[in-house]
Amino acid sequence: MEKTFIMVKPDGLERRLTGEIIRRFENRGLILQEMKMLTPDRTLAEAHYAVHRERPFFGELVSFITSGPVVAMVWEGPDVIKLTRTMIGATKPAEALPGTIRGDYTAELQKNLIHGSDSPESAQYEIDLWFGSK
Ligand code: D4T
Repeated sequence: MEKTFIMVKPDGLERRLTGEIIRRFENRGLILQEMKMLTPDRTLAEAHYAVHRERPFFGELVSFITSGPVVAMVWEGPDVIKLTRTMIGATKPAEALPGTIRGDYTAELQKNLIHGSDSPESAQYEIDLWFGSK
């Protein structure tokens, strides 16, 4: 069964949306495998967003992700990477459809509540990074 890495970002905790996000994935029949709450340090945040290192928004993104606690999780299910990305909704706020997490709860590009791995390679990298090899 496929696994993916999901993270509720600091704005999600601040807005008390962690339970709502977990409820949506559980209702869908996905299985929560691992979960922990922590405030990521710069090293972890920079490693997590390493693919964006050269992008102009990298510094701001790392500052945001290290600004408070996040909830890091591993979820399991059939085609779970694609399925959770669909449930999360598009990165661009105007493209995040109603019914998705971003489409229902946020209109901001950076404060977009949640991260989900976008490929089997990134899922493996992120699960290893946040939870050690599993
Ligand atoms: P993450 O990786 O957080 O799940 O978001 P996405 O997969 O949906 O989007 P992404 O990797 O393209 O961007 C990562 C993260 O950076 C923020 N961002 C993005 C930003 O602050 N400014 C920007 O111009 C872009 C493109 C939002 C999500």
